[in-house]
Amino acid sequence: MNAVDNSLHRAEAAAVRTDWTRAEIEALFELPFPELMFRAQSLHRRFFDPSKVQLSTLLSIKTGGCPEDCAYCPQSARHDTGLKATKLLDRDTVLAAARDARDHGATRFCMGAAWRAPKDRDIDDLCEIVDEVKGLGLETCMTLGMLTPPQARRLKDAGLDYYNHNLDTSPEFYPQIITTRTWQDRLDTLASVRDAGMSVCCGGIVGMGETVADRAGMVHALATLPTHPESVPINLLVQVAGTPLTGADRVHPIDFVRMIAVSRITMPRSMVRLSAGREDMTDEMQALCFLAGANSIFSGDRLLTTPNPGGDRDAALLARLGMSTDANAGSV
Ligand code: SAM
Ligand code: DTB
Ligand code: SF4
Repeated sequence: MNAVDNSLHRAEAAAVRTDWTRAEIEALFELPFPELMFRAQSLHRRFFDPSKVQLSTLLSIKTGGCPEDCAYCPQSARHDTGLKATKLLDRDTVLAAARDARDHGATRFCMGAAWRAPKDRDIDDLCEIVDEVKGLGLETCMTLGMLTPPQARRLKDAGLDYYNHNLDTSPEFYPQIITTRTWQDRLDTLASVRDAGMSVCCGGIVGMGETVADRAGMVHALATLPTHPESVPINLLVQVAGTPLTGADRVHPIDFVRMIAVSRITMPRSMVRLSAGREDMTDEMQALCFLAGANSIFSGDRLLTTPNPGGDRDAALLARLGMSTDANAGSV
């Protein structure tokens, strides 16, 4: 390594820290907005091209009827949301959706199942799906609930690139949102995914009635994992009638943008995904999120069970902003 490379390496190591304190992260949330945005943009430009965003498309491969009690989720069998439960989709249906996503510019295909955890007998079918989706030239991601280390290894061996498993909120607020699985269960699944050699997609939700300290607590938990998640989805709660969180106080757009900026500053090499909730956001709010360092979105007109803006609105927004899509968000 020559002297220039060496000093670049040191500069990068100084920016990518896993020793954040909660007080430091709370202080970022308190910064004057222009200062916060300047810091987020400076780091964003160091590691990515700020005019590029990556597109991922979601497909619910097994919808509804979930035994867990996540208060935000329309797919929990404990909430009466009128959603019809389905079985695992067959391979050809999944492949047709993946091909369509790819043809509309997605580079990653994320398959979600409303399970507490997959059964070992499901893993054969899932591995076959992963192999075929990968064969289309897409990055693969799944979110299936808790995974054991052997299940994670089998999915990795089949070609699964990413596993999504969110911490969702701060450790303190977590028990008010989910009681059927613990915070430690989440960390254990994240460790199984890491140890199997997969990339981690892990983030959470804003707008569930949490405090700013809870938001800082969630970012702290993510940014002090042994390795930062490669993808950090920041969701704005989609309020679905029949879930306990319907009617929760709405988050001010600027406070949501702060969450994106703090995620960008604390995890500067990660893809920060402006995830659920874009249907309720103005173009201006989304533009501020991109300025704050968001560099990935979900494309397509559905998330898992709820609506998403879809290709035409997104294409118009990116064109208006002079932005374009790129599989790595112009990673430098
Ligand atoms: N069942 C699996 C699990 O929970 O691990 C995977 C699917 S689950 C739907 C994936 C994530 O979607 C949740 O962790 C949560 O962060 C997010 N999510 C679910 N419902 C949401 C909603 N109404 N608004 C925003 N995000 C939501
Ligand atoms: C994530 O953090 N957000 C996505 C993905 N990971 C699986 C899911 C959002 C779901 C929004 C509610 C729904 O459409 O059911
Ligand atoms: Fe089930 Fe996942 Fe929804 Fe929780 S978030 S109820 S585990 S589908």
